[in-house]
Amino acid sequence: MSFELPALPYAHDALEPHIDARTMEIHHGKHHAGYTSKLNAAIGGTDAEGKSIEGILSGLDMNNKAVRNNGGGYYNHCLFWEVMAPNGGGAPSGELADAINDAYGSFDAFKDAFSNAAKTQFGSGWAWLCVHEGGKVEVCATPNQDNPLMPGIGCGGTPILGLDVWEHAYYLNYQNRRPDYVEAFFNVINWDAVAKRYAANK
Ligand code: MN3
Repeated sequence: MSFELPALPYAHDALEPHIDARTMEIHHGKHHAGYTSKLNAAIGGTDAEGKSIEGILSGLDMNNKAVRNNGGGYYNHCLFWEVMAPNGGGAPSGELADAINDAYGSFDAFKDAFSNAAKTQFGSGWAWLCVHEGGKVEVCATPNQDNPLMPGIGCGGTPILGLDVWEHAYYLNYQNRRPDYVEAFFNVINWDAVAKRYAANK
């Protein structure tokens, strides 16, 4: 069994003007496809073959660069497409909103913390909102294609929202203006999808 590149759940241009179609085409069709095929090549014939991606990442030997980079890249982008939607934005409700308020005091304070994590991640990486067992949520950031499922990385929870801050995610439309891209991301967050991930992993 090998991993497959998931189809985008919306058209390439569905997230415009916040994320442009050309960026989505290259990001999904080239970058994510590349991580997927390199992950399959890296695990072929090893003990990791047949395991879930979550199982591979949580039990990862961090010195295994090929699986660390490409397994992370595979998982991170699967999550990224899922937590965006053309009619996204706004704010969460229900138990996810309660958890965010418990941890940060308000949605705006959470947004500041998440945006700051995304803007200050030096070089390539990701900003995350994670849930810990028991339901507490926490913002963190990781470099490259690392993520909080990996041993000793980030805040150690299960990611329920992720933002890719590699330049390949925004450079065509935003050039060096990462803060503008981070602000725009909040217009396409699919809070229903994030809430489902919260409920499934709390
Ligand atoms: Mn990317």
